[in-house]
Amino acid sequence: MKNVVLPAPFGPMIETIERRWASLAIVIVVVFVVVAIAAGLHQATMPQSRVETVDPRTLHLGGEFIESNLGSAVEPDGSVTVRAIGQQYSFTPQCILVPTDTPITFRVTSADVVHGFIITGTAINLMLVPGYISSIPARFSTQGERHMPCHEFCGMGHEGMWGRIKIIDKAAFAQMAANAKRLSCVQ
Ligand SMILES: [Cu+2]
Repeated sequence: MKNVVLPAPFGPMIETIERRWASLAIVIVVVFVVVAIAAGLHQATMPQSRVETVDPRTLHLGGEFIESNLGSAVEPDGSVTVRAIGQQYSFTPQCILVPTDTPITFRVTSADVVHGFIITGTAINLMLVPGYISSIPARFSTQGERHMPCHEFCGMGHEGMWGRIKIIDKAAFAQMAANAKRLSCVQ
């Protein structure tokens, strides 16, 4: 390679420009580090506004997550609450039924280890941690069926752990809800 010798005035000028860019790169890295530290400290010092706990050992014996209380329930205000449990290696109920155009609240917990609760094609995505109730509001505008695969590795049977959610017309749901306190599409 041939050495390129620049005319006298360019050498110092290029050096200045390089130094400037190098300083800028350092400033960017420092800003990122400061932001990461600030965000971490903020998260650590500001706990979630609401943490709900539940004893995973007694879910089946009583309380909100007893089997007869799982599924979709219509609240007095017309909204729907869906209660479900994740356990190695299935969801209960295995098929969730919800209406369109209705405010829905999912309340889900785990009976054993950490599981994932995600509804494909939506932003509904929860981590199910034993001992805690995970809750998320939702609303569906279109009918159809979606999958709910467990997306946290939970053991040998993890890949077989998935459920379904059926979104049906609001009127049809209301009709079904008139005859049953808890709804699901488990057959
Ligand atoms: Cu799982």
